[in-house]
Amino acid sequence: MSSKMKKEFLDLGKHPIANAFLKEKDFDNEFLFDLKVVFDTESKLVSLKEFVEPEKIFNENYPYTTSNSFPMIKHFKETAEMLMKEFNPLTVMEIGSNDGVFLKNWSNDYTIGVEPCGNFAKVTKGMGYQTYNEFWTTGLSEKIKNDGYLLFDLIYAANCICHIHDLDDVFKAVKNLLHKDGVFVFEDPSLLKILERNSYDQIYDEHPHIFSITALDNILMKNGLKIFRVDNLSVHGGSNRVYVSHNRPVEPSVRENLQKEDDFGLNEFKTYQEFAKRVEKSKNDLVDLLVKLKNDGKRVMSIGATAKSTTVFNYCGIGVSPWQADLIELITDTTKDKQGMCAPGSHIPVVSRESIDINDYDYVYLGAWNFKDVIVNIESEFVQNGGKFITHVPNVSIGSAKWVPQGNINEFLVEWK
Ligand code: JHZ
Repeated sequence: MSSKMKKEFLDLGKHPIANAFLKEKDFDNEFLFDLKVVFDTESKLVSLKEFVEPEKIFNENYPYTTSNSFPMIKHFKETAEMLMKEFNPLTVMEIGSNDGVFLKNWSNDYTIGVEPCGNFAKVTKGMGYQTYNEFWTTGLSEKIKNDGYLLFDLIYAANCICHIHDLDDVFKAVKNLLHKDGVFVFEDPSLLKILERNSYDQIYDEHPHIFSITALDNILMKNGLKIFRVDNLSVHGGSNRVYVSHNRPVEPSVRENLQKEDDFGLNEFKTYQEFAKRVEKSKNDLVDLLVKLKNDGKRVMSIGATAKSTTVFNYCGIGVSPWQADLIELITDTTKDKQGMCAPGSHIPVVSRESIDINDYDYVYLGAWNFKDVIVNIESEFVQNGGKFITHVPNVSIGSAKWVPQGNINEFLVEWK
């Protein structure tokens, strides 16, 4: 890709590594980089201007485990069942197998994982799955071949392919190990949904690329592979599941998605410039709201020490600039490895949900807004006591929840104002 084709449209300022939770003693040595975003006018790919070395991010201290975002366990079980029914694969490989939430749905005799984070590779090895504790490259694909594995009927990756810098190498490596009738299925956040919902917080070091179907179609084609189906998913605030093969007939969902993206303007640079303006407005609105609440004597905490909230807090200066130091007092998170640490850049303390009384707070900012329905229902007592939620997606707004009958059960639904 020629750098002449890459046009910058968004500058989110200096950012830390989104999942590098840290202790106070390490505040002075925190690594920061320029988080800027570019659009490649030729391939239509949206990428970070500056990539962070993967070894700095994905190592044995990487704290994000799929199983701590417990709704995702159901998602991956259902995905595995669907793939089993549809393609009936014998040999399966997962790229980016994390702590094995997808792998465990498959027989360990014919399934292998690839995972650069040593802490997770150890977990899936312990579950009996051969796991290559390495980054996904053509070199590794050769090694797997030389180790005597048959070509794979299914290669799967979730929230992983968009984490890798060199996409030509990624797809060459897949092509190398995909059986002639095999399918490569991967899911990642959707660029269209990010632009529609203004969820700029999907932009951080771990996402060097943000995928449209348009860009993927171009890059896969160049590497001798073809998208034959696209599913639009609700997970992670809107993702695409992309089905790729050597030569299966292309289904209507591909054209429909390309058309939807073109209609929205994803092929035009000005769409990204407009998005950048909305992002700046989102920042101003969120800071204004939090400052007003502070001045009114209200207390605000956050649920979900997400990679996404690292982007929001650092871009908005929350906890970062001295005058915004205590706009959000603390963050709760279910992940043990994040508890007792401070959030990257903002240095807001992360604690377990059980260690605090949520009723001491007036507002909860949804760092994990993608799980808002789940969180609102877990926090039913807070809601009944009049507690309110704040989100910035799709607009900065305050939500209060009310009971709404959902079939046989009553669930809280949030009304945003
Ligand atoms: P969640 C990560 O992003 C990083 P993040 C990565 N780059 C990526 O692409 C996506 O995931 C897939 C906690 N939680 O899933 C658990 C609660 O505390 O939105 C998680 O730490 N209470 C790989 O970090 C976090 O919130 C709850 O009730 O943006 C959610 O993180 C629930 C449901 C979750 O991903």
